[in-house]
Amino acid sequence: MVAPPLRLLTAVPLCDGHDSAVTTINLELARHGIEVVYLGYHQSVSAIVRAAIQEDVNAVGLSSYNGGHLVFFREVVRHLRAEGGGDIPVFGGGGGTITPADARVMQRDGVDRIFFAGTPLDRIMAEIKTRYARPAKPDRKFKGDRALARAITIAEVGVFQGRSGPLDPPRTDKGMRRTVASSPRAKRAFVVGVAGPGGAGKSTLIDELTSRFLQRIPRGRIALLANDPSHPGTGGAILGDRVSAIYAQDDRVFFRSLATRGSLTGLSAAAPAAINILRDSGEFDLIFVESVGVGQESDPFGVFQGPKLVDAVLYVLPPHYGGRIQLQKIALLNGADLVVLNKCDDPRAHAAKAELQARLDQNHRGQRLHATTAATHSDPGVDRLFAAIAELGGLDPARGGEKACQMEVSP
Ligand code: B12
Ligand SMILES: Nc1nc2c(ncn2[C@@H]2O[C@H](COP(=O)(O)OP(=O)(O)OP(=O)(O)O)[C@@H](O)[C@H]2O)c(=O)[nH]1
Ligand SMILES: [Mg+2]
Repeated sequence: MVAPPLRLLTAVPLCDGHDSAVTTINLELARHGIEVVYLGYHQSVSAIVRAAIQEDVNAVGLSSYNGGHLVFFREVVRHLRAEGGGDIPVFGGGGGTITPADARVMQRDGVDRIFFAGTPLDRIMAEIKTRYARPAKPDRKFKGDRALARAITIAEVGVFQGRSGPLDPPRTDKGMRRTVASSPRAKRAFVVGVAGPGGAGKSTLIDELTSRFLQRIPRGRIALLANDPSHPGTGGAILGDRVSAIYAQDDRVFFRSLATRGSLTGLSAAAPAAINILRDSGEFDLIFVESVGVGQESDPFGVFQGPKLVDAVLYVLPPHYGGRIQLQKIALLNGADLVVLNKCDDPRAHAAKAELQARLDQNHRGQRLHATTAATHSDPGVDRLFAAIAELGGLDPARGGEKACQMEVSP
């Protein structure tokens, strides 16, 4: 049976902007069929550990040049152990800044492997592939986010190896199911599918909406499921949506990246199962599912063909979509519940707004157009969009967001 791709998390530590080495390593890993969740540079121990657990990675690779490697690597290992992720190995490199003597100390502190300056990339790749490949098994000891993340991995592996259909629930043993699903105070999550062309600003917008959720629903939890494309030739992937997820660093956010692994729907074939796992956990008030950048005929959430995978579809478009003819061709503009024109700081946005509104009026479905500039914090367009989602999803202000649904909804 074909083994599923290895999943690795890579990052550069706090107070370190040396990201060119890790960028090279990331590309090389993807070229070797590995899925890389890249967290970015200047990353804290807690952000790295939270991401490693939620992404259920095989190992964590750190690239460190700031001279603080002895302490930083040790702290990552220590925090992983404290958070129930002690089985996730930590490795890395840092050119000439990490000496063999340092590496010996680091290995005594639990670091698995340091790659020194001059190590050929092919040798690094071969070693990573043999060292960190291991089957993802259910583990009764896993709790909370660790259990959720492992259930999603098992669903992914099942779909990849053809053991279950894309719409089947995950195959977990009873113990795993108990730890993941139905806590006594189970919530009914509202699930929003977010689609739109590549680079429209889907991830940035979801991040801003996450910040509104955190502000306005102080005791709620939100889950983000980000689909990114696998390379059709190598099978590897750079799962880059997490890099723009600034607010995913809050413990009330569960963020999981999924590679499409050959699925051409705009979502991983395991996404339906992953949505069910998140929904059934009873943990979340709101779930955003981001598709890969989609084309004119795409229907990742089953609006036209069914079954509809989400409660509402949000379609995001930038002002540079072409012209009226291109708008006519986009199928999801007929089916989306919420339509967003993002990048309204672009001079073309004014004309685009009028064209898009005319296109939606032809549908006679009363679809409201939301104009946003997701790249700006505190954008009022994003405030209004969040209020519309909260209203649609019946997000309960009694969970702590007293003002959540009292925001002005009209522009
Ligand atoms: C390129 C570079 C820069 C670039 C960074 C560009 C970028 N975006 O990354 C620029 C010019 C911007 C820069 C700036 C600075 N730099 Co500088 N920089 C370097 C340099 C020359 C090379 C690092 C590099 O990218 N190497 C390429 C990689 C691919 O090769 P490698 O390092 O040999 O790594 C091997 C393995 O370790 C492994 N590896 C590395 N990481 C990882 C990760 C994983 C997961 C794996 C599997 C393997 C792996 O892969 C390679 C395989 O052969 C080093 C000197 C050096 N020789 O290390 C200094 C160096 C790291 N920089 C240094 C300094 C001081 C700075 C500055 C503070 C300078 C200043 N005063 O402004 C700033 C800080 C910037 C910041 N914000 O952090 C010092 C650090 C000293 C220390 N730690 O005590 C160094 C050592 C130079 C020196 N001798 O003084 N720098
Ligand atoms: N000017 C401007 N740039 C924006 C805005 N929103 C997002 N961007 C930028 O657009 C680029 C793409 O944003 P993402 O959020 O990654 O887009 P995406 O749709 O998730 O991209 P894919 O997942 O690759 O399809 C980034 O450089 C963002 O900073 C905006 O409102 N205005
Ligand atoms: Mg994205």
